[in-house]
Parts: sequence; structure tokens; C-alpha cells
Amino acid sequence: HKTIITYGTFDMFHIGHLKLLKKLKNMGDELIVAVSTEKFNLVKKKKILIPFEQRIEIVKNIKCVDRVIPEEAWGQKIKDIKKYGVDVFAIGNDWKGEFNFLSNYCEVVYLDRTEDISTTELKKSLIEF
Ligand code: C2G
Repeated sequence: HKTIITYGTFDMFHIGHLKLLKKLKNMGDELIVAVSTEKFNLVKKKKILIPFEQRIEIVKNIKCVDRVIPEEAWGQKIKDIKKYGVDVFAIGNDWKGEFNFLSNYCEVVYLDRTEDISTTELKKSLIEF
């Protein structure tokens, strides 16, 4: 049994998020997704359009997602890895290298992002719409 975990804001859920989650699910048996709370997005200095309750509800209902948890702090990853018996931490390669310290606790994988889509671009095209 192989458990994968990933973390993210998942604002304005789009195909880039979905492709990543499907790839992650195919890497193992159980996929856990930690969704960033409003408070933690302030820490990340990330402006959010869709409230946490809606973002986590959407991710929870994605077929390949087995469990969702809130992401409230940078420091929770090690606790989560131990608590859920995580075998693989994975995230998009925009974070390449940032989480190598987790390799003391589990495998660390950085995956290619999906090109030509991002919440930032979506916001821009909405303004022009
Ligand atoms: N992603 C992707 N392709 C895109 C856009 C996003 O593969 N076109 C991936 C990102 O690489 C990330 C995940 O989708 O793995 C979620 O993206 P964000 O919500 O932007 O995540 P972020 O705000 O960077 O939060 O502790 C880690 C942070 O919480 C990550």
C-alpha cells in the first residue's frame, strides 16, 4: 500500500490541478491532498478568489482524491507524513528543491506542471473577458 501526499491552494480548480492529482494517484494507492487555508495563503502571500470551504469541497470530490486535510503551516508536512504513513511527497516542479528535507521521511518527487494554464493567467483573461 503506497500513500502519496501533496499540498496546494487549488484556487479556481483547473485542468493543471486535475492532471497533477491524476498523475499522483497513478503513482500509488491512496492520495491525500492538503488544501491551503485562507490564513496560510496569507503566509504564502497568495491572493485567493475562492474560499477555503469551497476549494476543499471541490478537491474532496475529485475521483482520484482519497482524503483531504487543511494545510495551515509550512511546518506540518513532517507531522502529516508520520500521521498518515506517507510514502511519497509530490508537488509541481515550480517547487523543485524546496522540500528535499522531507527525503529523511519519505520519497520526494517534483512533477512537471501543465503548460499554458494557471490561476494567474485565468484571472488575466477574466479581466479582458
Ligand atoms: N500545478 C500544475 N500545473 C499548473 C498549475 C499548478 O501542475 N498549470 C500544480 C502545482 O505545481 C502544485 C499544485 O498544482 O503542485 C497546486 O498548485 P497551487 O495551488 O498553485 O499550489 P501552491 O499555491 O504553490 O501551494 O506547501 C506547498 C504549497 O501549499 C503549494
